[in-house]
Amino acid sequence: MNVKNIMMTLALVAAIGAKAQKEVVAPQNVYARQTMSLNGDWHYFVDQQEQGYYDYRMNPTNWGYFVNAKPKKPSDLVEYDFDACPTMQVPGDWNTQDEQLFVYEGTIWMKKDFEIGDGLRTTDNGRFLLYFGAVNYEAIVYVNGKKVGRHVGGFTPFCYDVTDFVHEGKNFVIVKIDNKRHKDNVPTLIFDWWNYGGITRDVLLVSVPETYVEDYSLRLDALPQSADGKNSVIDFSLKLNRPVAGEAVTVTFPELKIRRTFSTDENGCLHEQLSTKKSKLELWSPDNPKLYKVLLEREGETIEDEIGFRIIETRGKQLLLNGKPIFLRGVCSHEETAYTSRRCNSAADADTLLSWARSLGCNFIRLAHYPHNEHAVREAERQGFLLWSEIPVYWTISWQNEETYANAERQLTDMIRRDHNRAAIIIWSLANETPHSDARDKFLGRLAQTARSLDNTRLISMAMEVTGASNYVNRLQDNMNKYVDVVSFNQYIGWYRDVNDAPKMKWEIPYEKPVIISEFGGGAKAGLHGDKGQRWTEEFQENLYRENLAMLDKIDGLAGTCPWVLKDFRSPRRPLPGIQDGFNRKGLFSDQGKRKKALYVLREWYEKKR
Ligand code: GCB
Repeated sequence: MNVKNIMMTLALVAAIGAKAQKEVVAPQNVYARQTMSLNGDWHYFVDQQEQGYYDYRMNPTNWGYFVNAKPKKPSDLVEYDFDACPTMQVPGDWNTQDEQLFVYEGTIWMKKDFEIGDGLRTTDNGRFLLYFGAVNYEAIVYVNGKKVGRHVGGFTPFCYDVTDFVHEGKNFVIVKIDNKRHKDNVPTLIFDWWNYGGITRDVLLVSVPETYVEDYSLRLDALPQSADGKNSVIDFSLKLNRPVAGEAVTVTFPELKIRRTFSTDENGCLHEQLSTKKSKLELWSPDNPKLYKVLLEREGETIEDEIGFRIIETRGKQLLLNGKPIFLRGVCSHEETAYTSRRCNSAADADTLLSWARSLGCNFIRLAHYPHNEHAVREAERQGFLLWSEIPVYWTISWQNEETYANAERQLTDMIRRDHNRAAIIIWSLANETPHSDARDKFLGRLAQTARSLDNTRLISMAMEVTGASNYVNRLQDNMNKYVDVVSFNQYIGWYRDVNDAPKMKWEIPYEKPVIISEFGGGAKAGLHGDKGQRWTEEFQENLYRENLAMLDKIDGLAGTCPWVLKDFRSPRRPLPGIQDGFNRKGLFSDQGKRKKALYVLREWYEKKR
């Protein structure tokens, strides 16, 4: 290879690898914008060796599959054809849409045609944004053959300004999706859930004016001053996508008789307070999940949202919702559908799981182990569930790797950015069962500071571990205790530890903070019955719940529990034939919705915790 060729290759690699210039912050409440859905049928094909991206010397090419080539004359050689390929539904995981892809981990290319015309236009100087709710795990996005950006992380939204890439009439978007696991990723190589690949959440083309509302926040910073709920102060901030001063924004809460117009500062921001002098403010809570309609209006833009107001705080070992102690009657849940066991992507998918949680008597759900889709969070909020939301910093990730840190921080930031207006979310969780070390402490400490700086109105936690007990005394010790508002830990006495220990166990938790048991449980195959000492029977799980709940009840400062897990879910780590068959069987419901005996033990206990 001569020098000129080397320079050209480097330039090409640099151009292809360059950080996308087109990436923009995903707009707050994207569903309330002017959008065209790009959901539906997408053509796809598998590319095991990524030859649509790398040439045979393993250099990225600029003539890859993303150009969507078509033979122009009979002698032309083009070895792929998106339009002749089958289609699958977006949003959706590929594993459950094509039998051959059930265990596939690698690259798949997907293409969607769309038309810009009457369906969606921009105003003068307006912009088109291309929004993805989530793609697992890496997405490289091309519009009309040109790369617009690359994103990593499987559970958070991302967005590109594609104005310069699209035109009136026919356009196409192609995405290279790769869900191979890597040591330095977040999560890392191993995790106990199914690695669903694909464009798993909505894709939208969004039309916004040149200057638009990028983000806003509406919340209560303190409890109403008077008992009748009048004289509350709503904290209102807003940020435009550009630093434009003097832009008028009107905020209206019709029910609260609030209508005020403000003008942005030189940063394109607003920080104001709205007083509820004229009306009583009803606080959001599981018993009364009151949401207020709000309108944000500026020239060329109206955004409607539903906002709940509540205060979550701790006092010593107490957890207070709206100033009153609350016990979190929780359950953990993966984002996997009831009955069909695929990735959830809609309010309807969430609804079945929520109805199951409600039947247990829950008022709280730990959304494990990654941010769930926005529809699910909003549906849970409407139905009055308090939520714990977390990022997949799970087990042993690469604590020393700066890129891994940046990835985790980006996921944390994007989770908080998307959902900071959701009253239902009371806890941001940073990690799950991470091994103690200086490097980990530094990593999680930085994440905690980031979370705190982005949102100081919620509680921070993480699912810690209790690793050993001498003389039946479990002592919780974790250097992260200083960063968390709520001490949470997972424990599996009776399952991963000796079955008969629970009645003898004592707990020492040397922190003046509320305690949540973020996981406990054991497996049972629905319909398998036997002695309570026989593993995998419903009776074994039932007994485990009985003993664990009696034990946990004695913990000083216990403010909530979320057993593992709402329903049996797919996991590649669960091969036992006839029992697991690829499912983690710790569900209280089977994947087919069968209630296991342990469920009634929990329900009865929760009845007493009301
Ligand atoms: C845990 C993990 C969870 C697993 C669970 C289990 O501690 O946090 O992701 O699925 O245990 O079933 O082993």
